[in-house]
Amino acid sequence: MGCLFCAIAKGEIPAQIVYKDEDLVAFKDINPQSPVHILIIPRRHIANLTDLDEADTELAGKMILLAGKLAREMDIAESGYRLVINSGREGGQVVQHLHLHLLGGRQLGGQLG
Ligand code: IU
Repeated sequence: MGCLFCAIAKGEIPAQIVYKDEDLVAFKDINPQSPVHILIIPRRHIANLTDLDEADTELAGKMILLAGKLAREMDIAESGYRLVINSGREGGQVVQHLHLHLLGGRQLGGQLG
């Protein structure tokens, strides 16, 4: 089976896209865990965080910078928000295409797992 997030990035499967450029796509999570729950993905298929290498330094930086920009646009920058990358099975990664969760709009819990 093909990669779902690659299909979203190519526009083959609909998603609520909030940002796109030549490297990244950001869209609303289909099962939001908070009032703001955005997924930021690279267009290129990268399975998980461990598969990033040094050549991807700029790409990884762009993902984090975009999260901050979207947080400002969605008006959660001042109240605060959280970025999460689940990687691998025990990390809770379900979709095998690297994605950065941007969560905010409510008081998030203090425990990490
Ligand atoms: P995880 O980090 O791999 O556990 O997160 C996968 C996320 O992808 C999860 O929050 C899902 O709700 C989300 N998602 C989605 O937005 N659209 C989809 O079609 C599918 C999963 I499947």
